[in-house]
This record gives sequence, structure tokens and C-alpha cells, in this order.
Amino acid sequence: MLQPEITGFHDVRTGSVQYIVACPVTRHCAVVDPVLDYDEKSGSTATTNADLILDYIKSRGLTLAWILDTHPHADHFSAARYLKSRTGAPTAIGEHVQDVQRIWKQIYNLADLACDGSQWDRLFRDGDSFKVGELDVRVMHSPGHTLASISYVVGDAAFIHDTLFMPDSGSARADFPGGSATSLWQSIQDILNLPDDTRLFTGHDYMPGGRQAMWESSVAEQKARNPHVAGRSKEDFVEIREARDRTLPMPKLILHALQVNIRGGELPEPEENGKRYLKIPLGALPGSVWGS
Ligand SMILES: N[C@@H](CCC(=O)N[C@@H](CS)C(=O)NCC(=O)O)C(=O)O
Ligand SMILES: [Fe+2]
Repeated sequence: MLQPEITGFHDVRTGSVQYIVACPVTRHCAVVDPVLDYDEKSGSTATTNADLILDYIKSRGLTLAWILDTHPHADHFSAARYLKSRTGAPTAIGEHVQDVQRIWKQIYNLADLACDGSQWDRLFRDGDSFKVGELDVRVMHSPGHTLASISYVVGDAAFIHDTLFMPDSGSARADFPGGSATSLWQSIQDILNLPDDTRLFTGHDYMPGGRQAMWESSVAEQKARNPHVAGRSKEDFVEIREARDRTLPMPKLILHALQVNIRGGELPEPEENGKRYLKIPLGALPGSVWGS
């Protein structure tokens, strides 16, 4: 089986890991979960992360074939639209993004938002496959963290985003609107049913205890060492996950980011003065943590 060449780019500000996955034969590649930089204090955006990815692609003589997101992110803006504007490559996400769009359309009261996923070039369903050069990519629906989450399985590798983090970091939260710890458990089982030596690439690393950022593990390592799954039943997992979620404040950028990410990473249209504005609903989400 042809194996992909994988490079991870860790964004320290958000703990996100962005990937380039390349076909060693044709030099075509896909980008997974690119970040558009955003500073909420000044309201500025920047393309430092995305430009690093573009520079890497250029310097290695790669051709960008796909811009992939695993789910509508709650902690950063997607750079999918920016990368498409720079390269013309098609964008894609899971088909259930339409359900996520419907949830957030209501929360933001966005009368004009099309909830048909038309903001992307392709919507993947469970079991779909496509090519990056000569690499076969298979899509697995992996709901739980969000309704729309998907994993991409490429050769001996899988991009599992916000399901399992590194074995010392447990799993992703399941308390966003549409999230479910029970669904996340099932999605994690599907991942752990891949061959033991499958290379797993996670979506975030928060560098616990100040260690170096890490993002690659294997099915065998997760089964042996991740405290959220090793020796755990579904009931244990759901209890651990829901208990931890009750302690977590909402991500700093959730209300900033979702309105952009449900539009495929497109910023709101400028108003008549040429300026773009975000919309922040008040009292829309639970989980206020005062004094922190
Ligand atoms: N402190 C971060 C938290 C971001 C966050 O909630 N990340 C999600 C993934 S999008 C998660 O699963 N976190 C698990 C955890 O923090 O234990 C922020 O405010 O952005
Ligand atoms: Fe996430």
C-alpha cells in the first residue's frame, strides 16, 4: 500500500495541528485543518500559519489538490477559503456540516445563511473515498465532538482531529451544541478498530506539563496508554467525559469562530463602510466561568 508523507504544523496560540499529506509518487498533496490567525483583542486576522503551509508546498514542489477540514472548528478560524483563493484547490468537509449550520444559524440569527453546505466544493459522507495523487483517502464519519466530524484514513495513517488527543491528553470534549459523549465513544471505537500500527494524527495538542508539542500516536499506543479508553467501558468513558466537560469553560473563540467556519472560513461581508463585523450573541451558551 502506498504510504503518505505527512508533515504537521503546530499552532501554539490555539494548540491546533495542521497537516500536509503528500503522495510520494505524483507530489500532489492535501492540507488538513489549516488555521487563519485571529487576534480577538485587536480584531485582526493574519495568514502567518497558512502562508507557512503555502511556502512549504512551494519549496517541496508539491501541488495542492484538496483543502480539507475535519469539522467546523470552535477554537480558531479555518484558512480553507484563504488557501482556495491563493491556489484554486477545492475545499471539503463532512456532509453533516449542514446540521451544524442549522444549529448555529439559529444561535446567531443569521437569516441569510444557506444551510446546504454550498460554501464547500465537496461534502463527504461516511465511506466516501477520493484520491490525492495516487493515495486513496477514505472518509469515516466520527461524530461526538461535533455532529459533522469526519476522519480521513490515508494508507497507514488516519487524521482523527478532535476524537483522541495524544495518549497523555485523553479525548476531545463533547459538550458543544450537537456534541455527544456517547457518539464520541462509538467514533473512537471505529478508530481503534483500525490496524494497531495505524499512525494517528490528532487535531490538537495543548502541551500538558509544558512538554514539547506532539501529534502522532498509533492505535496500539492509544489502546494501551490513553486513560480515557485503556480498560474503559462505554459507561466509564461517558462518565469521565461528561464530568470533565462540566469543568471546561467554552473555548475563548467559539462565538467568534463558528460564524466564520459555518461559512467555510469566509469572513462576514464588509458593511457599507468597507469594514467587516462579527456578531456575538449574548447568553447563548452555558458554561460561564466567572473570575478566570
Ligand atoms: N483553552 C482552549 C480550549 C479549546 C477547546 O475547548 N478545545 C477542544 C477542541 S476544539 C477540546 O476538546 N478541548 C479538550 C480539553 O481542553 O480538555 C481555548 O479556549 O481555545
Ligand atoms: Fe474542535
